[in-house]
Amino acid sequence: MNPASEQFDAVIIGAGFSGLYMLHRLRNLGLRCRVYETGDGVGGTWYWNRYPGARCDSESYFYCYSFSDEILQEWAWTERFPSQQEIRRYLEFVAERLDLWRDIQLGTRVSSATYDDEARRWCVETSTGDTVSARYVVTAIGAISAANVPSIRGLETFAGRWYHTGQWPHEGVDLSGLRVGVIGTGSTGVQLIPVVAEQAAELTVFQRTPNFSMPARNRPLDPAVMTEIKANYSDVWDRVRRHPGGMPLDLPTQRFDEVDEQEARRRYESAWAHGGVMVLQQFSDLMTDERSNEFCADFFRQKIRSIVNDPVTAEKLVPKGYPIAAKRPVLDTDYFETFNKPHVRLVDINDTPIDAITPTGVRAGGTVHELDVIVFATGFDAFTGSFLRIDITGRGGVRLADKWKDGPTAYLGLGIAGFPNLLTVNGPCNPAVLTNVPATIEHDVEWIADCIEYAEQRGIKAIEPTEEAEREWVRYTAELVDGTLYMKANSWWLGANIPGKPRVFMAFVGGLNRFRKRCAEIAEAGYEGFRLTT
Ligand code: NA7
Repeated sequence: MNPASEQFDAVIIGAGFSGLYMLHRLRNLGLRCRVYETGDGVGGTWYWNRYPGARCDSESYFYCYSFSDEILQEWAWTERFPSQQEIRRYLEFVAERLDLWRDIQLGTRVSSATYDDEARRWCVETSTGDTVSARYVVTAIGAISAANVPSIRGLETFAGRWYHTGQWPHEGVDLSGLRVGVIGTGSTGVQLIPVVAEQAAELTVFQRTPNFSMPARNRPLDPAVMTEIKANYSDVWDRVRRHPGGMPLDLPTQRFDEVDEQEARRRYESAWAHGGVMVLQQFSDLMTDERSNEFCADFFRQKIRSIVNDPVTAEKLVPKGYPIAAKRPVLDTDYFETFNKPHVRLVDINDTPIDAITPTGVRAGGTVHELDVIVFATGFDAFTGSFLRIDITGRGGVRLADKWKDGPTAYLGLGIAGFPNLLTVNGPCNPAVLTNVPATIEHDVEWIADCIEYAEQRGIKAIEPTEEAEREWVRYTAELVDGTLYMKANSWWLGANIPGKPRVFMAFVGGLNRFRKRCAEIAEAGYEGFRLTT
């Protein structure tokens, strides 16, 4: 290891929603900070995911920071669901507004972080050859940022071009007149496919699991509506704080069996017409009662059959065999309608598995689908992927990769036993990915900043979860999800999308409101479950 060229109080890894706010908070404590960011700009997820149609599934007016009244009042969203470009512009605006740029080093990937027990400092090495030292390291690396390109035999022989949606070329890709294949029909594929269909001469979609997708009904935001929202922001954030998903929406108060089927259908129809995730917020027992879930799932199936003209294609698109919302809910704009276009074809790879990629296309079930471009909308190695591509070594030379070989463990998703002064925004066993993510990010960043302030004020040199507290939190996280319908689907929440990955549900399903309360109690009790070394 090279000697450290610079000493920081804190190194923050990543300059997306989490890293930007973390920098602001830690600088306000008077700490000397450096943010390292792989990209050549800020934005994180919203810097990288530039595929056609990339858009957020949370409504813009609450998919943002709430901590600054000035920022809330100065920024005006223009669409109900913000596009990737608009969110990226927003984050650049925040970086400018808070004068963050001067402490962010772009184009620099953190390659390793090693804890020195004696010095009680982290040694951080980067892809640009820097070695620096810091008392704290905060990971702000996102739970879904490590792209998953499946290893399919023959990819290297493909004569055309291929892209993963999370690494989309910044200059864009002109698909007009080309034969395009898309592999994957998750949130990304479902957003991308209708837009690609507008450009491509032929589009072939390779589907492994059909998805329950609901219409977003995106539209421009009337400036008058935005003005009204701005006047009511304090109420919006009160509601966000009370909601398990961190959204200012009304919670369902009734169980499915409290109304008759006609009334249930009427509610689903009305929510479907409204657009967005409200359609999954009709009954309180959607994820705990199979009958409730099946009624909702069947409502979606009927919608798909009514939209798609060809009954064979429709049947392939109809999700079966897993509960609705047990995989990440998906919003779309004309996804199912796209399959009515004559140049769009659906290949169910359960019937005709992909054998190989050949120089001219994708061979599935013995048939070569001739392609100029292959788009991998195949998702991410979630939660652990973004951590494990950094070589992280904690106390006593223990590597995080070894500690997590049977699945990730963490306390609150904010710290990891054996890794002192490593604080993790939205780490494993945290509710983030099941919520409106910026709301959980704000919570985590504020909690971490308060924790560091507490340590600084008391001369605490190292703060680290105890093994026991971590074990108990992991057990509690597992207990909450056990018996729910979340366990009945092959989701990326469970690591099921990555061959060989341990099947562990990696998120806290107890809700952001409950999580927030527990974290506050832990802090008030003097950081219960953490070992504090003076
Ligand atoms: P997702 O939701 O993980 O979707 C990936 C899609 O790719 C999904 O349809 C997968 O099928 C499919 N997939 C993955 N691996 C393969 C292989 N090997 N062969 C064929 N098909 C495959 O990722 P997204 O990018 O859509 O969304 C990620 C998150 O970003 C999203 O949840 C939001 O939070 C934002 P599967 O369903 O696993 O059978």
